[in-house]
Amino acid sequence: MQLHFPTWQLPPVYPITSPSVGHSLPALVDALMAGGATLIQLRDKHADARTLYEAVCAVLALARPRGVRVIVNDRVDIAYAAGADGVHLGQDDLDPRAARALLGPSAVIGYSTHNVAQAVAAEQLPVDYIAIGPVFETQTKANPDPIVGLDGVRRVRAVTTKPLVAIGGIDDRSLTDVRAAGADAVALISTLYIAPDAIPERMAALLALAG
Ligand code: TZP
Ligand code: MG
Repeated sequence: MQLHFPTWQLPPVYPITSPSVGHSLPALVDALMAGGATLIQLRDKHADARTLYEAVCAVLALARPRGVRVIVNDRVDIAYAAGADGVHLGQDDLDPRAARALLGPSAVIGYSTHNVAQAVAAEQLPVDYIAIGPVFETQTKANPDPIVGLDGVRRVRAVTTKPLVAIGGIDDRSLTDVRAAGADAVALISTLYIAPDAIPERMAALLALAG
């Protein structure tokens, strides 16, 4: 299946925001952009719709002039209303075909998979990348699926033609191995925020490691 956004390229490091860092969403995004992030996912499982909508609009006002793409986790309605660049959907979220119909051909749609069967099924879906995970143990996600390990990344790489994002417990020690296993990008949460006052430096260091 063709990419819906042919000019779009997955960067090697894909940061995801976390509400537990203690920064506002715009402040967090500002710090990630200062460190070189070009694609950022906004993830807040508990924010109410109005708060999240306003935060996404504020983030877009910062990101647009810098050419940074902003993806909203789960919430197709908020991505659409705010005019975000796309959404990241899980297996229980809105069907990616319905999201595509709402958001149009140029939206970036990402889709979580947790095993080979889901990755194979995703080949038929209008999504721009798939994620596989959790690769390693993670404290960040509630009720995570079983760990897939580096072997899981290799197996999914073998069955998908889509850009592949690996997620879950990845840090500077494992990043290179995960990419060598076939991931085009690593999506990161906790390792980015180990020093909340030095997020730009951490983001830049992880990008440099990814080459
Ligand atoms: N999906 C699979 S693992 C995960 C998500 C959202 C959490 C990743 O966070 P961390 O802190 O990088 O393990
Ligand atoms: Mg979801």
